[in-house]
Amino acid sequence: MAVQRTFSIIKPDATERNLTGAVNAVIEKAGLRIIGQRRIQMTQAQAERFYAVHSERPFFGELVEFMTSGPVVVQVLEGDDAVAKYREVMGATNPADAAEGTIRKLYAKSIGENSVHGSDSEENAALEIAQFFSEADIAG
Ligand code: FUP
Repeated sequence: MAVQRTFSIIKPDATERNLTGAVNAVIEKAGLRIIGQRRIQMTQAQAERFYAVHSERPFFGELVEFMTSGPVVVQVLEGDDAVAKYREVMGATNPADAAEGTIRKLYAKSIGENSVHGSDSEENAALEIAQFFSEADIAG
C-alpha cells in the first residue's frame, strides 16, 4: 500500500466542545500521522472556496456559516492508504449512519455539525492541502 497524504478539518462543533485531542487520539490510534496542523478562524471566502463543489446545494449557506462560526483545526495526515483510511476512521457523513468507533459516531452532533472533514480522493487531498499549507509547515 502506498503512503499518501490527506487533508482533515476538525470542525467548529468539535473545537467548541474541546475535542481536538480526543479526535487526534482516534486519528493516531488508526495509524495515521499528523504531519501538519494549525488552528485557524476560517474566513467566509476560504469556506466558500473550500466547499465550492457544493455551491448549488441547498445547504451551502448553512455550511459556510457553520464552518466560519468558530475555530477549526486544519491538518495534513500521512499514512498507508491515508485517503481511504481516514474516510473509514471518520465514518458516514450522517452520524446516525456512522459505524461504531468512528469519529462521527463518537462525537458528531448532526449531518451538518459532523465534527470532521476528510478528502475524498488523492487529487482533492493535494488541492485542499495546498489551500491551507505550504510545504514548510508540513514535516513528515
Ligand atoms: P463528507 O465527504 O462525508 O464530509 O460529505 P459531503 O462532501 O457529502 O458533504 C460535505 C459537508 O456538507 C458535510 F460534512 C456537511 C454538509 N452537508 C449538509 O450539511 N447536509 C447534507 O445533506 C449533506 C452535507
